[in-house]
Amino acid sequence: MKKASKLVLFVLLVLVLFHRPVIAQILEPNQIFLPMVVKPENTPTPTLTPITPTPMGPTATPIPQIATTGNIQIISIRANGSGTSEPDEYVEIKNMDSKIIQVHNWTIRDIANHVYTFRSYEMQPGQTCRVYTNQDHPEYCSFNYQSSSAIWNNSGDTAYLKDSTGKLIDEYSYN
Ligand SMILES: [Ca+2]
Ligand SMILES: [Ca+2]
Repeated sequence: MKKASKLVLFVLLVLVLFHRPVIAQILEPNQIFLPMVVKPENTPTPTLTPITPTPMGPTATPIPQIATTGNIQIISIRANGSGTSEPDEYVEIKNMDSKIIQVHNWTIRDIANHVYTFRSYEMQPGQTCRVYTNQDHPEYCSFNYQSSSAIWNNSGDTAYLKDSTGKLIDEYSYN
């Protein structure tokens, strides 16, 4: 027994000597341990955005209508071209319509019935094109009779513009 109590005393002594700070901390009367409360970060309250349904079907940009007939007018004719074959003669036409007009198979002719048949081409509203006797002008839609001789009589003539159904759209006379 005496030996056992000595051992207990020794253990207590060792505890006191080596764990004084720990014991002091535990026994510190002013220390009050509160449970740590972690404050949540100041996150903004999410605002509710209404879900707008994505429109299906046609896109926002309206597709312009393409007509096959409409108000295209003959604006002017350059009848007196250069040289004897006058390749730089032309008839100038303008799309006065609000629609794009596909002029495929439209025709221009003079009194002597020299016919030019238009290839597939979409004339924009307000666009001006020229039908040259024998010149290629991309800036004027590249319409070209490809005629080796002059078409428009310098003394006077009439141009007839017809749509693909043969309906007379405009005519233009000069003298
Ligand atoms: Ca001419
Ligand atoms: Ca002629």
